[in-house]
Amino acid sequence: MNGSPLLLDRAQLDDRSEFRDAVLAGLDSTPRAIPAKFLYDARGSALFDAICELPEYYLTRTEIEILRRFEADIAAMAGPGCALVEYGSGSSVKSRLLIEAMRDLVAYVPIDISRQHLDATANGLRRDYPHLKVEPVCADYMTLARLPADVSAARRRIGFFPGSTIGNLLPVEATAFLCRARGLLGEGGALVLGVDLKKDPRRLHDAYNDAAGVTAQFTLNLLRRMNRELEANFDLSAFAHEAFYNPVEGRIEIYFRCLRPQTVTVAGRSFTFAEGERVHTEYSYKFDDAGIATLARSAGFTIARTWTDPARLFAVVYLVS
Ligand code: AVJ
Repeated sequence: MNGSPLLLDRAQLDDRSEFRDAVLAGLDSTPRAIPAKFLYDARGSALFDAICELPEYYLTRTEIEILRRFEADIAAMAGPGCALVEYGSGSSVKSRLLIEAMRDLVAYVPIDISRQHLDATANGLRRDYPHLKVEPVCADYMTLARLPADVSAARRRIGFFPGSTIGNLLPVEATAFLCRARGLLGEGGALVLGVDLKKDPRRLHDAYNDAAGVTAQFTLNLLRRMNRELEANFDLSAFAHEAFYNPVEGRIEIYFRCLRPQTVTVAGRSFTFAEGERVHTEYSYKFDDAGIATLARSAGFTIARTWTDPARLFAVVYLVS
């Protein structure tokens, strides 16, 4: 799972060449950028779990608070006999809340690119809910074209995309994702979507610049991953995490910044980094009511309900076709 096993199976080899191609393309482009999904190797996923526990990172705990408070409303909106389809089933805490609230679920379908994550999630749920049909799908939810046949036969398919993960996507990508999800969820389908709200920029800044430096480790883990998987030789002390709120675009922007001139080898190729040069790793878009409505409408969805916490830090919306 970690380190460099002597033998890689077919899927691991495919993952590695996808990572290599994306990194080389990203370092060849101007400005340089590496897609956010590559932050989540085993160590990156563990660091993200640690981020969710940070005092500054209000997103996860606020969304869980909203789900706890309104789970019965969500279940009532969905009605009986649904299949629940979760996009990017990271931690199963949130899905468990919905699974328990939606009592007579026909099936639970976690979709994730990580086979390990998926198997662990599926096994835990099968143990705790022996009557629940768990049908994991190992896929990139950006490109997934179909669901298991019996899931398609459920009275209604409810998508669940928590965590404001949609905020990682550019607006055009978010629209494309929602269009695809709407098609996949089909006639009468609905999507329960978690979105982080616009707020005091200092609060946003702090959520991505925690005092303990866990977010910095999360960003710099991408360099470690390149060193390990792509035989790169990044000097981790020569790069720093940088995150700030861009109020014009309404998004947090995250980069790793080169602190002194470097030449680095990655997968046999040489790349020069100037002092101060940045490589983009993430956007995290923040929304207001109008922004959520525009996004939903751009994909043919309508907002049926919006649930928030009292301080309006985060929102969970129920979108219908
Ligand atoms: C998982 C994409 C929702 O944007 O807040 C957290 C990722 N990156 N801290 C976010 C993240 C740095 C997170 N999402």
